[in-house]
Amino acid sequence: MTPRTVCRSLVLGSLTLTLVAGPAQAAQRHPDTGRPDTARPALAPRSGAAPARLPAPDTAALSSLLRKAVQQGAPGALARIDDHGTVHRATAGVDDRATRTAMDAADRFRIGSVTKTFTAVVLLQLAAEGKVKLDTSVDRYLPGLLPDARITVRHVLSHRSGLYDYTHDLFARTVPGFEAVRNKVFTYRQLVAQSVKHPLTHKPGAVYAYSNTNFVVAGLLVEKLTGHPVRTEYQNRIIKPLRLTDTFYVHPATAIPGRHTHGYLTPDDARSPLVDATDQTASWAQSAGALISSARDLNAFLSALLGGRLLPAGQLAQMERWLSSGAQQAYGLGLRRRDLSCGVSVYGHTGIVQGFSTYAFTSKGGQRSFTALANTSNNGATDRTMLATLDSAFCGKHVKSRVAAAR
Ligand code: HEL
Repeated sequence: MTPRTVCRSLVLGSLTLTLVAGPAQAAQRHPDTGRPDTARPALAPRSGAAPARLPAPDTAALSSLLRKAVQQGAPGALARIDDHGTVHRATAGVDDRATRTAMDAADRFRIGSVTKTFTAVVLLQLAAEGKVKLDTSVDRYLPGLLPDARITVRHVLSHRSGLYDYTHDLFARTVPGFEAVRNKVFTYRQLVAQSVKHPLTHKPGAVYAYSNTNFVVAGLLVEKLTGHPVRTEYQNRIIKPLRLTDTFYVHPATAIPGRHTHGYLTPDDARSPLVDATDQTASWAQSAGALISSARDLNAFLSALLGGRLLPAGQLAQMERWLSSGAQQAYGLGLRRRDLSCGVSVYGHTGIVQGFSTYAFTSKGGQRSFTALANTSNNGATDRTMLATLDSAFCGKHVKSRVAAAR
């Protein structure tokens, strides 16, 4: 696949991938239709069941996949597994093409949509405090913002609002699209206005359709309900209590603080050089994707979340009300579930912001967490390779043949 096709398939990907109604299989009920609400029969233990023992990670296969991502065009890649207190690290390539500095598993990077999980945690904490109700109209909290009063807070957090994703317009052409926003500062309302120029993509609640607009609305809700910028709420509710010393929300500043990897955007034309996209406001993303973090911090965050240390059980259960979002995956509230080849399900998020592709997942109960990063984006081949690292981390040697086939 050429990078040009990659771009189209990414954009189309978020449309095709995401316009999925949930098949009727599980016991949980869809909040809108009352029908059963999840993606596939339970292969992994569900809430309340004791987590199954996972096979040991296949660290050799993991390293080999990172090297493969570098051969496919990523300047570098890193991964870290935190498994019951044991840490495994792997790296390949460089974090800076100019200085040829080796990638370091401790490097900070832009986490893209993994930010959505942080935003959802903040809103669910507010729900636990009685400050917001998931099945209440967004219009009640932000009157007149959205074109349809049937859109609820739950629709927004589960990508079922029908709000058009404004990034389809911004990034139809990859490098010109990025350069047009690299130093721009948007208000949340400007981003929502770009979305609502388009009609809703479907009736609120009807289907899952991934849209960054939803988590811009979520950010606005956080600010309205607390009277504080999202940065303050991330800081006070997640970053400080978990001591995530590599995690920052610096918007609209453009630099990543401290030791970090550069990120390199792959142009649509494969013959053009990579674009260093490290410095950017990420203002097009904000509460949908502007956080900076590290593999250590993301692992600590997801372990705390699935371990029940960030949300009361009731709110965590809401976050884990799954609706199918495509083959072998489902979406809850700001949280993805991926069903791996060995029958293990993992929970977290993926994230793409220009130059950076992040894969951050944890096991049920949070005892094994895994984060991987390729310091490039808009490259379908590296994306597939990096997704395969999840199998090495959670399925161990069971998938050796698959890893070999990916070579
Ligand atoms: S896309 C996703 C991922 N999410 C969504 C969000 C995020 N990131 C974006 O919306 C970035 C879009 C442009 C990215 C750019 C590139 O690859 O750097 N691509 C182009 O410009 C293509 N023309 C659903 C994959 C997620 O995993 O949740 O992060």
